[in-house]
Amino acid sequence: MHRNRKLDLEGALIARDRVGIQDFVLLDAYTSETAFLDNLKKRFSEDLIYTYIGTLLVSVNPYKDLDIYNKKQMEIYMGVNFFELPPHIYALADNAYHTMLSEANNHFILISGESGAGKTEASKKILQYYAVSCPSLAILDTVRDRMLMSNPVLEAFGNAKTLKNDNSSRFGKYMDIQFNAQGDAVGGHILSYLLEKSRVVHQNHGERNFHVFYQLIESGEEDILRQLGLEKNVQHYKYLAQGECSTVSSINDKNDWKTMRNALSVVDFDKGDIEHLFGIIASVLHLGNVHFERDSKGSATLFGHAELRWVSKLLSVNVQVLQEALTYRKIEAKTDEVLSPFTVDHAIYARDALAKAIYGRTFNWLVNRINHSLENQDPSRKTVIGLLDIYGFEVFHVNSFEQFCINYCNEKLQQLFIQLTLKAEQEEYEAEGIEWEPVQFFNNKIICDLVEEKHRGIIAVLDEECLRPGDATDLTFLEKLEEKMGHHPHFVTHMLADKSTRRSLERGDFRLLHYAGEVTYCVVGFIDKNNDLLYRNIKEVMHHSKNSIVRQCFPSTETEIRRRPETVATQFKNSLQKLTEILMAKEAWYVRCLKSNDSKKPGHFDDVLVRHQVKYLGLMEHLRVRRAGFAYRRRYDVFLQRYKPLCPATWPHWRGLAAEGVETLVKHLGYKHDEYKMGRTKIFIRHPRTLFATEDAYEICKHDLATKIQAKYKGY
Ligand code: AD9
Ligand code: MG
Repeated sequence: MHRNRKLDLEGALIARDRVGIQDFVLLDAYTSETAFLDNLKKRFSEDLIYTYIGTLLVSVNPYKDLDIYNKKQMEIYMGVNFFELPPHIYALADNAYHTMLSEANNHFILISGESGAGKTEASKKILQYYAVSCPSLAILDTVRDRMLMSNPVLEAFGNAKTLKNDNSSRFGKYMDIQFNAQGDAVGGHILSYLLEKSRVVHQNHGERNFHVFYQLIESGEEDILRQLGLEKNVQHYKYLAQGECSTVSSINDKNDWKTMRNALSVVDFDKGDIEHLFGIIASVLHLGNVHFERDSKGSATLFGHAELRWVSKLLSVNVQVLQEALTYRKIEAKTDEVLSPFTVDHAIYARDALAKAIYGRTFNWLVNRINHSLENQDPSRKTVIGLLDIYGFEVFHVNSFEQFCINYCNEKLQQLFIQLTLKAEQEEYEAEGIEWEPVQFFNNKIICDLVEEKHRGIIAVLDEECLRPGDATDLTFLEKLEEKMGHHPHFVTHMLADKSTRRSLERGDFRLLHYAGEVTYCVVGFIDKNNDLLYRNIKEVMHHSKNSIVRQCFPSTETEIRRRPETVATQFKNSLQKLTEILMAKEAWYVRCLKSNDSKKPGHFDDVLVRHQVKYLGLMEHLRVRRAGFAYRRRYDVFLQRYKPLCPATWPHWRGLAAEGVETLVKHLGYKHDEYKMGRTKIFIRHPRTLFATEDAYEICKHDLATKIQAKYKGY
């Protein structure tokens, strides 16, 4: 029997050589980036896209469907010890869930990586795992279905094709899944972050508007399109035609439309809601086709009335009042209000601002409405697992205010990762009374500060320019940056660029040296987008809409309050600060997603691209932290329970303290003095090999025991 077992082990070693090592902590040359990449690549070529660094999961986007996400696979991972099976996103989800249940505390899973790396897919897999694996009460099935179905709705309205990703999240999403003490999923809550609403009115070449527009035009039923006054031709709509790529091979708008329609009813939208919602989507498309021309006095007048009539019909607002709001500005004089006509450019600006406001606010309404349907049905004690899936770091040929916000958000999450990994590690050693040598990280706090510092950061300078009356422009903003950022090591402008980089930096650009690489931002539009102004008379018109969603989106209080609202960047900064606080109060799990190649090619592993991500995500440092200290730690009772058959003194029962039992056990197993440390509640094992040798011994022992038991009962 032992001989067979030995052969099994040899087979396993050969297999290990072929498929690589499933936990980087086991890598002999653990400080070598090349060895790290070799292991990733080896596994990737065998379709093994997941690898651990301790409990952190590294995932490499395969760009092809793998047969590893199904009910059977889920069942394999349910309640199984983390390291006993090949790495999987299900294993991480399961481990977080069971830890939450046993420790009765809150957790979150931080999914990070650049645009197209697989974050949204990972978050969907986790949600599906919980939907299938958690025990269920019949009355809670609806909550679970709603949680699952909130995805297709939010993706239709909040995702779009970009040059980086055909299904790119254009908003940040944090979703709490709430569980009761028995582990039933009882409710959920979603927080959304800054939707990229400029996409509603403008898309770069090769990109699309939000999916829902194409779904409606391509697949909307004829009677619906008729009621909405829409033509079944995407090219007819200015807001859809600019990117010149309305159809995408990887996107099936027809199927997605069906899924989204079904999902809307699951999340409890009634006929009225749905009618109003589609009315809004259609009104945005009609708005895009509203044209203006210049009259003899140089003012804007409407060119053709049909489109605006549709907008007013769908939004249930008076057409004359709407027309006036799009072509005149109301200026308050001392006792009176005067109307000042717009130029054509101004009218176009007002029209686009309205389209963005309607869409952006409807998106927020949608999230609130879904939250209402996910409300907790069980008043008893609850704990949560939060799932964070945001827009990934992105660099385009031209980068604007949106990329600035998105990349800043990624800086913040990298900062959180650094803080939590170091903090958690340090605190655990401290709490357990164990000494260790800290590992040096590149700390990106310097970049976060550059962006967000009070009075001095880029956002503060931008706000100052936005609020400054008079002649503030994007260029004056840039000048202020040049003046104030001085020679900051992570900031470069045309003025400050050295000779080697100046060539690629145009006047009007500034460059940030982000943790994930350099990004050159073009300042055009920064002031406008940060101000995000919508004329008051347009807000008033919308407030009087008979479309109930529009009315809720434009409350009267907004036009009554004269205070200037916070700028977009400041609101975003504050919401990220709140998010950080929410996350810091929970226990963290990490999924680090890597993009395998830039051309979305199935199974292709681009060494340079992956190496770069491994570097900036700090995976090598994370591994070093894991290895510098103790690779594994286990609570005394858990360790003893599992390995007690390996020592006659602890088998079958150990009557004393668990810690003493563990000490007796590891001495019997021959652990050397420097291989382990006894903490207050846990044993810390320095090298994974020690634990794996123990695990192998346990397997053999289990097998022996089973054979003995079989032999004993043979005669019965
Ligand atoms: V962005 O920051 O929102 O632009 P994500 O969310 O990181 O980005 P996403 O999850 O949308 O990327 O993945 C991009 C595409 O990669 C998906 O549409 C799939 O086609 C592909 N993908 C990602 N993960 C997997 C996977 N585990 N298996 C197969 C995958 N394909
Ligand atoms: Mg995404």
